[in-house]
Amino acid sequence: MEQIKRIKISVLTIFPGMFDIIRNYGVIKKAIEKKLVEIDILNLRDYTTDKHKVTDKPGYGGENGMVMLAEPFYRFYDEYILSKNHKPYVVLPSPQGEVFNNDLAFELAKKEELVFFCGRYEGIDERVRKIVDKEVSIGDYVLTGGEIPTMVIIETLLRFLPGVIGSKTSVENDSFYNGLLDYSHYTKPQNFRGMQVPEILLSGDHERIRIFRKKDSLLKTILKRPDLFIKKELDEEEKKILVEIIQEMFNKNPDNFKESKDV
Ligand code: 6GU
Repeated sequence: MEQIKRIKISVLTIFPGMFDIIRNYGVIKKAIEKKLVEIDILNLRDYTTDKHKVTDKPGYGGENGMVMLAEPFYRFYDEYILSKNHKPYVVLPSPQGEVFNNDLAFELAKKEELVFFCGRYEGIDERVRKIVDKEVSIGDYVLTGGEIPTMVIIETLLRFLPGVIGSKTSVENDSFYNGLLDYSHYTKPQNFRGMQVPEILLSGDHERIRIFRKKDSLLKTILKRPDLFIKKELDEEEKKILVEIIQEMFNKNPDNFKESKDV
């Protein structure tokens, strides 16, 4: 029997309560119940060394803001290694990191033990980076802390674990998985305020439906995300579908093609 992939995720934060958002709802809650994932939310204050449990101090060099101390992160790290005899894979969410996408999520989903260090304020003492394996940004904008990015990353990577999402094909059909956007979805009623579900989806002809959806994905990607389409390597079937799309367009309205013919 195939070994079930499990993942252990530890998060170090000064706001553990924020993580109730992902732990208590939907597929992640179910994945925790099914023990596909263990998510430990740890309070950074528990790793401080002084009685006031201070986690940040003013930065050196006349900075305005506060900088998070290196010590609590290192204490956590040392304890983790001591108790398990091996290093976890440490992720530091930060605007300076590699920009997050589905491919990076897929890579992270392969790890057995992940640790997220959530920073706040002006940032974390630079020396923490020495024990970080991957710095990850969720986009070119600035948030006040690493908690929301950590939740974004966890939710994305958990979708790749077998058993977290109902069916494997629904993950494989997701936007970006194969370099294309997802096709359109419809449910009941067939006629909603005069808008009809495409006939073919009611036909029961699985092969034609598959091609119809592929066509929809290709068109959507070209129209909404041409940058993705340009990067996509097309297989023979996809090329054939594109030829068909252009031929249909030509047959419907040859005049649209006139200008390019004149060039
Ligand atoms: Cl990972 N952290 C913060 N604080 N801001 C961000 C980010 C991460 N990614 C984009 N902006």
